[in-house]
Amino acid sequence: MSQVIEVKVPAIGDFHDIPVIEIAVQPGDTISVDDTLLTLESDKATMDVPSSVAGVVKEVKVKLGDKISEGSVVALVETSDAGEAKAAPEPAKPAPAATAPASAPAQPEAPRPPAAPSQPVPTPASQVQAPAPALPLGAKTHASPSVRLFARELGVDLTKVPASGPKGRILRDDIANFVKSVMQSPAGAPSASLGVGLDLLPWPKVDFAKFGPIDVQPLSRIKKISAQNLARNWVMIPAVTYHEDADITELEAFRLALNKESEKSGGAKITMLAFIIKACELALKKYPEFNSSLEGENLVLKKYFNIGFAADTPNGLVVPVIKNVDQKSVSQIAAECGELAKKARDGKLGPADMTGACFTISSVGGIGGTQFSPIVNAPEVAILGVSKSVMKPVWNGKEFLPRLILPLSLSADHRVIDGALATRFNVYVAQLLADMRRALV
Ligand code: CAO
Repeated sequence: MSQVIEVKVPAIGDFHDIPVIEIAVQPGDTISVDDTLLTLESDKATMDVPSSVAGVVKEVKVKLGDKISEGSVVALVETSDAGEAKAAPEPAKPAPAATAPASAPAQPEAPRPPAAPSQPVPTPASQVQAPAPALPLGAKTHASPSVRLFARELGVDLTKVPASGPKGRILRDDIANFVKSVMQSPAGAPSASLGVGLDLLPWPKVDFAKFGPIDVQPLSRIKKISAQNLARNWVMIPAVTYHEDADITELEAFRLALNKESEKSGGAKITMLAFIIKACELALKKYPEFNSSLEGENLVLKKYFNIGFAADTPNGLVVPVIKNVDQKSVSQIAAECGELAKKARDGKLGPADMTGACFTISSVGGIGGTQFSPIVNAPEVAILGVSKSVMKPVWNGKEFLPRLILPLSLSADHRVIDGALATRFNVYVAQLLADMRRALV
């Protein structure tokens, strides 16, 4: 005899009022015991809530965004045989949190490079059998957010993964099996299914504790996301770094004088970074290839001037963007940099603060350094690294004079910018910083 059973959230540990982020069933669906009904996400983990009974879903009692806790009724399920109900439901299964941080420096859905799993992943035989075939390109995939996150972390294209879950749902083990099969394919076989055609060895697995005491710390969300972007950019962009010295003796004296004035009048401090942003805007105008993005066989040339700057925060690297720098004075740019850097440190940058950059500046000059090779921030084509200015003896034809020298390191995508052009850009930025009157001619 059939009966309608209330399916409730099982024991989920110390979690309360967890938002529903995905509902996997609808009225009329036939489900089995342990099929996922919905997914919850706390700030620490995502959890799939399984059904404790088999039958037909009569009603879903929650909607997206509802906050629920252990014991909340999530669905009414009509069972054909009351004996199918389980005495005690399985606890929900936590998985790593799946949301991207608001302050991620990432380009949201760009393809990601492969990363080797940090630990062996179990592959139960029952889930390897009879998988559904992989989907055609562009087809919709069914997977929980935690499984999607797992796939993203490994750079796996979900449409290529055969699904073994109910109703074609891709399970975590399906991804593990897929990665395993790719890794075990003969050396030299193409591994394009992982996103890029690299045949890399698996990541070395070392038991570090064998050699001495260790401490394991999970990466912050920002670090995880920027790691994926940096790895892709490093692998995909054939970048070359060009070094140049800018003589900023006069500019620094001018900046200090301005700051002395504004100290008296209570105005904002003008930073060297603001002058560098202005100089880069002028160089982007003079050399428009630098203000472009490569899209297949086309170069997209931008007619707006948005410049991002790398900001070091306790949680990792973020890149806030100053929009329309061509419409702003150096002091406005300095003030905006200060506001954005504070927002970055407080973890309050929104996606709009970090998107739309045409070019990026990474300044470590406040810390030190003589030169470095910054990684181009795709889809931009160049990035300027700035190290610490130091007094150096410079020969003027008659004598050595002490001059304040600022090292510039420009990394540029060689597919778009060749060495001569990159050097011209760098020289022009250095000339502007040496004498900003050049901007007027
Ligand atoms: N040479 C010498 N001194 C410099 C300098 C340079 N190139 N740039 C800055 N300074 C000085 C400043 O004048 C300031 O000195 P005072 O306090 O005496 O005025 C001091 O260093 C600190 O500057 P700052 O770092 O607070 O300010 P900024 O405008 O130079 O930089 C920001 C702002 C957000 C870029 C910076 O705080 C930051 O986060 N830098 C790190 C960026 C980073 O991590 N890049 C690497 C990314 S790739 O891994």
